[in-house]
Amino acid sequence: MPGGYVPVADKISIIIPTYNEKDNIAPLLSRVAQALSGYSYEILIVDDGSRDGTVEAASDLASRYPVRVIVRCDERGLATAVVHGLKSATGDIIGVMDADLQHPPEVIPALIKAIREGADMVVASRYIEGGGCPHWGLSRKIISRVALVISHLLLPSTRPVKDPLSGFFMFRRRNLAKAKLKPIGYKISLEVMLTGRFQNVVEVPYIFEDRSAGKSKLNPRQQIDYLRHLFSLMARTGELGMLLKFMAVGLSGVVVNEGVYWLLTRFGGLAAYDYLAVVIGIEVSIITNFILNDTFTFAKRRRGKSFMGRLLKFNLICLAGAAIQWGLFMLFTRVFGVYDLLSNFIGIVVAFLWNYFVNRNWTWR
Ligand SMILES: Nc1nc2c(ncn2[C@@H]2O[C@H](COP(=O)(O)OP(=O)(O)OP(=O)(O)O)[C@@H](O)[C@H]2O)c(=O)[nH]1
Ligand SMILES: [Mg+2]
Repeated sequence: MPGGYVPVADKISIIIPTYNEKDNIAPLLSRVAQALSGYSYEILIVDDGSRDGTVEAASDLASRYPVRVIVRCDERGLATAVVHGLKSATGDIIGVMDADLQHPPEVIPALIKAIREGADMVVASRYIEGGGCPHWGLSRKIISRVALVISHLLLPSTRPVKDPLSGFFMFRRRNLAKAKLKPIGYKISLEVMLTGRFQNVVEVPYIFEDRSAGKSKLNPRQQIDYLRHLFSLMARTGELGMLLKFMAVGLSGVVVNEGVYWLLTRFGGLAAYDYLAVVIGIEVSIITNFILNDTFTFAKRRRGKSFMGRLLKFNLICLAGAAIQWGLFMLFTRVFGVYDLLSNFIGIVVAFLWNYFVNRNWTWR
């Protein structure tokens, strides 16, 4: 257990990372305390050396609310601050939320209820009915949606959750006992969800409020950190391994494709029917690729699905991939006048991504 603490069953620890949030502290603590009255709880503020008096504002209120303030001086970052707070949290139920009141504390009892009713983790969600971000401009909405689609695509186990990137969530700490948390950037919910043992993740809607006071710490660097974090999670959850295996199998398919063509045209009597030999080469390599992917790349993902169903899906997806490659080749060479080898290469890359992600999310989901 991190920090050697023995967590107290059913006690709630709310971890709040802060950086320059002085004017939000008093209303935040008052609303959290109001929402949690009657519960056994503690609030942990994890501050990264704010210079605006956030720490003093929180410490001054420690006599009125069960709040502890932890100051980190050597590190910065929202997600690692939460991991730091977790080490000294004493509750068995852990909640995480922002300090700027964009996460309305009044939602906390609904999160606790879901946990007590059996959820391992509960996410306050902007993207289910009853939730939303009415104050966001178009560009923020688009960035958030794109980030969501990428997470669902690259980490398919997040797909059942509509808002896996929410910074407002709660979970039972025991489900995280064996996890090695190594987050990068902002998305601590993803790190928790994918490294812990969470079978039953529930969502509760909430409206993402406007910032009450203080300034946003969002910047373009976080988008890079998000991609680095996704890559790290892909490596740690086995997704990257599957992608690399799929790539190796694809290369073996090139050898099969060429080999079948060579055999048929040189020894199989199809010398005058090379257009037919090409088609047979493609189909044979699709089938050998399927067998290798089914027994090697996605061996652990076959359960409960029919062999013929998987073969059919794979075949269709790969034929569509070939059509995409051909279409892009024609588009780039004929319309944009791009060098033919480069056009073909672009087609190969896009078709590979199509083949991998559609197969991963459909054939072997
Ligand atoms: N400890 C710590 N907290 C941070 C850091 N960066 C941000 N936070 C806190 O994390 C929470 C979320 O940060 P925000 O800047 O509000 O991010 P956001 O909600 O995505 O962006 P806005 O909608 O623009 O507010 C707030 O409570 C911040 O004070 C950091 O480096 N360290
Ligand atoms: Mg905020």
